[in-house]
Amino acid sequence: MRRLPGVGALAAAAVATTLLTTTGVASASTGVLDLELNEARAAGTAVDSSGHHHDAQIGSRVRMGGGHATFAVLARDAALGTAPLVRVPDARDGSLDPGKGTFTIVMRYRTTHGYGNILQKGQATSAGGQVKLQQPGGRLTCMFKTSRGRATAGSGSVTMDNGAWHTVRCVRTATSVTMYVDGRRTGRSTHSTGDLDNSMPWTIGGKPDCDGTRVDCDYFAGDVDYVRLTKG
Ligand SMILES: [Ca+2]
Repeated sequence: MRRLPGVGALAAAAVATTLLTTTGVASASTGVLDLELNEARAAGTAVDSSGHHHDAQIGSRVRMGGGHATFAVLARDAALGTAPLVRVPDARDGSLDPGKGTFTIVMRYRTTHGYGNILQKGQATSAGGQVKLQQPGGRLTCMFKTSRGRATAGSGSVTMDNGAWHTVRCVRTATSVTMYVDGRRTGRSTHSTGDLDNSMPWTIGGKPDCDGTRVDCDYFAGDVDYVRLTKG
């Protein structure tokens, strides 16, 4: 039993090394949000493990447990406020905004429903732009948009709504957006996307501002294991 902590530490170090290698992220990058979503069932707060205390509010319709968050409200359902969402309020210092430079989203999830907004900051009309991961028809797209431009990368021929766990990495630079699914590059768009900085929360599971009629809520149904955001 005394060997276990050592083995665990070794495994964690190996994972960290792999992440750095596969992304090519320099040591100057900073994790700004890390929601592992390992909370117990009754938790109302999801802890940000990045050390920046960007803790998330867990909506009453989100079920925790088993090391992930389960979202069960369907896209066609009526607006339910923030109950179906995990929500991280905007940071006043701008630390949660992608800004102008490199910004990386890593997320692991599974679903059998081919629709819904999985992760976003901002909506179509938000001042300061929008970043959104959605999966119409089971094909995941990652979009960064401001008044200065838009770039979207997708999962290509990879179908995401097959019930299997998928690890997604969306890397935005000043001039491109690239998506990797399960370690394989699936899409790339080379466009400048300007300075993305809004006052909206990060939400997992759908839109924070919707009424289900004029603005659809686009709820996501499935499990999310973790969401990790890195700047630089
Ligand atoms: Ca987890």
